Amino acid sequence: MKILLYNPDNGVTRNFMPHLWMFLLQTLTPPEHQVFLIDGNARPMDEHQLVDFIIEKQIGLVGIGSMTRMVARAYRMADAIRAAGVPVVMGGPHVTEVPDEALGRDGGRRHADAVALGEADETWPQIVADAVRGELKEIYTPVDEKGKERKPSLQPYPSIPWEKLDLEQFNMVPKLARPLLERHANGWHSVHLIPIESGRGCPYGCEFCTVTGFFGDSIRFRSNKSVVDELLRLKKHARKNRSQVIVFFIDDNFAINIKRTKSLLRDIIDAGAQLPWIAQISANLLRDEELVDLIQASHGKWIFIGMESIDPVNLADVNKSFNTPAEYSAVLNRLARRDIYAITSFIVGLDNDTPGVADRTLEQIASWPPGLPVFGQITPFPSTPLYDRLLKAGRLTRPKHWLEFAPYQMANTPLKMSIAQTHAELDKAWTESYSPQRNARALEAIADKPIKIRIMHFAMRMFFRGIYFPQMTKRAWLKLILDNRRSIFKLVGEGVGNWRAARKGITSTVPAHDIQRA
Ligand code: B12
Ligand code: SF4
Repeated sequence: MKILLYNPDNGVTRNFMPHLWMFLLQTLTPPEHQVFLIDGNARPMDEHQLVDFIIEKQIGLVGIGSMTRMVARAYRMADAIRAAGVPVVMGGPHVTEVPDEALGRDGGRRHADAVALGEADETWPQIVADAVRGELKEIYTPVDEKGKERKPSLQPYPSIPWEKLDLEQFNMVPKLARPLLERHANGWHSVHLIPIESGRGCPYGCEFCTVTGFFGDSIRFRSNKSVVDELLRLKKHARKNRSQVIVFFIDDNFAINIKRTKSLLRDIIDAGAQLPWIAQISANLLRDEELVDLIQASHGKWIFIGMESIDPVNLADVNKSFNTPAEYSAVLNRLARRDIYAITSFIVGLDNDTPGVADRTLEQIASWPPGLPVFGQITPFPSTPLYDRLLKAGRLTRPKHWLEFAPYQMANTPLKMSIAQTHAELDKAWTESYSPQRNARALEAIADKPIKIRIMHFAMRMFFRGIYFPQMTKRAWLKLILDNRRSIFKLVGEGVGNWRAARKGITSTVPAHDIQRA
């Protein structure tokens, strides 16, 4: 049978990282079947184009995965595919949280023939076998012989053949810049961010988060060897193709078991399997100096930290008191001393937020080493304790916000400011964080660092700005370059200076402005 796995586009950003579920399920599909993958972020298609593709390739089963925010689009696609007579199975966090919606059991239209609830590693081969026989069940739940929910152990873990897959559609470098970089920057014309999971689960149970409910509070890990082998294969592939691979360890809390994380990082170092990596780690776990040393030695470059708020009352409200705003600065400095920077994530519209929250947060951020702040409005995802609390309190203004998805729009009334004020705060936080002035200041703050680090920092700022301000066109990129021309000229000037010096045989690790000063 021919199978298509489809991930709808998120409508905000393009193809910066493959979605792991597609590659994982492809790997877990029995080899007699042929699997096609379409990620709408890399290959945008409307309903007609997708159905034409399905008919042309004679696809017999379509699997669609979706987060809550893309589910309306996922349903539209599913409706068109089913109308063409091809069965659809849906999986992922949203359908797991509200399966009745996809199956039309809530009074609405039916969108899927079957839903795969929870982790589908073990149910997927069964789904495929049933589809081949034309006997799809409506619901697939991973259970053991006694009917008790079962979580895959992750040992063994399938080997995803990244090196054999065509990943060119996920090249993060804008097409415009590739020829220039190919000529002058070894390997940087092709940069791929590859998702790797080393474990699943987080027991912390923050009120707004779906992870504890979805993956359960039992944490499971792959073996160190399986992760190290995957890294070694990726490293070899990058070398062979003269390209850059950056790894995103997508574990929800990469250091949730510090002892295990240290042992994994030691094994990565011992095997020489280092690739630049990014991971999500909560601030409380970054107190450990030895852990941070190992992060550095294993080439960890950026850590995503869910700070959420600088207000302890807000943190207590959402069951995240293990975050201590008073230590944020120390944590970020501990990382920055080792050239590791943070993606700091904040939620706006929490119950104790009042007008001015953006300014207060920006002021704190300005006192920290430069990082990449991201801001989102509080979002009540279905099946979370937050959703239930707001529903009970009659505070959900758009109880099915996902069916009328609008980026950065509140779905509930905050307690101490209006929805309009919350949107204004969010807008201010993004606008100021990525203004050309802030970008220049961020570079200034790390002026003593090697140019490679500063260029990377600046490039990341340009990309991260695009999370809020759409940067999908050449025009948008050109405007961005123009607005930030001072910073760009400085970096390019220094880079060219270093390059010329290197060609003349003068090796310099001193930033050009230091040379000028000397
Ligand atoms: C990586 C990641 C991202 C990446 C996404 C890009 C990418 N290419 O992967 C980035 C960092 C950009 C991101 C951003 C966001 N994310 Co995110 N992200 C994750 C994360 C950490 C890992 C996803 C993953 O790959 N997991 C591993 C795979 C194997 O698990 P899985 O996807 O669930 O797939 C399994 C099953 O669900 C099932 N399955 C999935 N799809 C399908 C389809 C079929 C047909 C079948 C049969 C089975 C199936 O089988 C798989 C194997 O068991 C998850 C948390 C988590 N641990 O999953 C959050 C998560 C998915 N993100 C979440 C959220 C909320 C967001 C943001 C909205 C946050 C924000 N406020 O901005 C943004 C939105 C981004 C956007 N523009 O769309 C929520 C989603 C909740 C929900 N109900 O939708 C999650 C669950 C985290 C959370 N805190 O609750 N995210
Ligand atoms: S620490 Fe992160 S992954 Fe864990 S429950 Fe809280 S928000 Fe979710």
